[in-house]
Amino acid sequence: MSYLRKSLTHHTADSVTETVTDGTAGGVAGTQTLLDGTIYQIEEDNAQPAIDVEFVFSSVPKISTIIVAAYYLGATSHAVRINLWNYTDTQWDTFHTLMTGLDYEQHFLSVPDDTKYISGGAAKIQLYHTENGIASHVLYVDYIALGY
Ligand SMILES: [Ca+2]
Repeated sequence: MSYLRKSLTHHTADSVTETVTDGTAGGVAGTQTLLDGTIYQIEEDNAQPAIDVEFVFSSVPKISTIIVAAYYLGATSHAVRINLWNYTDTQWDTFHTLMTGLDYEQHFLSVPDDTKYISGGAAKIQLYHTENGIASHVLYVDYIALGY
């Protein structure tokens, strides 16, 4: 059995909407290149939810994969959802949950049917920490993209 490896075309985000966070650094530019030493840092708010940050994409023709390189420095009972906005059912759909880690990890999340997730070329990824936050916890995002 062979393993098919396809190259992906990546779309990075145009902007970020910071609805809930205790503070950020680096901005969307930190997420547009992988392993470049520039990072978008999102601090957890001492609130529930603790992080609600949306990455806004435009001119997206298709989506097969969500690509995220991130390091969540949290605690074992904390988690950050990686969500994609579902325009059909008007809800966030969760594709993965980031748990506290030791270093940056790369995630390639399959999106089998993209019809619900693109509207006029627009798409949105949300990073969402559901539980109450702790101010010392930080989410470091090196790269985030939609691929096809
Ligand atoms: Ca980066």
